[in-house]
Amino acid sequence: MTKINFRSAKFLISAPSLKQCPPENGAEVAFAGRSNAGKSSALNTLTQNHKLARTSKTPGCTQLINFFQLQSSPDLRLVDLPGYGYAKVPKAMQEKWQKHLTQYLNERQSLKGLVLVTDIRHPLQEFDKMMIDWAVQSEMSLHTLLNKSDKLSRGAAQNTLLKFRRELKNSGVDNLVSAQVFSSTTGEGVDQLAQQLGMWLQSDQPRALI
Ligand SMILES: Nc1nc2c(ncn2[C@@H]2O[C@H](COP(=O)(O)OP(=O)(O)OP(=O)(O)O)[C@@H](O)[C@H]2O)c(=O)[nH]1
Ligand SMILES: [Mg+2]
Repeated sequence: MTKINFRSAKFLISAPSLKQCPPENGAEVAFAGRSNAGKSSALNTLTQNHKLARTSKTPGCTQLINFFQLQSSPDLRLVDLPGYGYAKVPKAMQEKWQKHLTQYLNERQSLKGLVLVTDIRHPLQEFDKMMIDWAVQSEMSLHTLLNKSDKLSRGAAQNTLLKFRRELKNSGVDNLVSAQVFSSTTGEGVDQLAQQLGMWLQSDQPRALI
């Protein structure tokens, strides 16, 4: 398997809904998670391009489905999804996003895997559990980033990871769901993430069968 050059990432298109997404050729991996968990920052760290995805201290920064192409190929994509669970967004708007997000997740054929970005200090919030349940039901591979590990000591971060992995094992979902420690600030875990994404993006299996 060749190494994907994540530094080659370039903005492709922003889509307000599934209908406006680019053609479903090739493969893509999407970053999902609660608002402010650090999805856009993780993408920027992975691609070593801090201008790629917009980040902000204010939750609800990413409001569209943003596509980035890799290695000059529109058939190889990274996707930054809008965050969920941001209470200050008007309810009607939240419901609209939720609808588009659900539709994207359920129907997008080129989706090969989902990166769930969580804050290591508050992993497994209600929405994260919902996402994991959805992945298991849909047989979609999901890789969890326990992000912002720079906010914890190394020991505490490792303990959280072990506990998280134990829970996955106890629930019998560790074949589909994996986890790692990550920090966009220090770059911890970026090679591990690149390896996981490389595997998904280069798999020729249809979705749900990787
Ligand atoms: N300390 C620390 N802060 C981080 C890390 N990753 C992201 N942040 C900060 O968390 C805030 C939110 O980051 P974003 O990347 O914009 O989060 P997001 O998940 O894309 O948020 P939405 O687009 O609103 O859904 C920003 O202030 C980032 O600087 C990290 O690894 N460590
Ligand atoms: Mg964002």
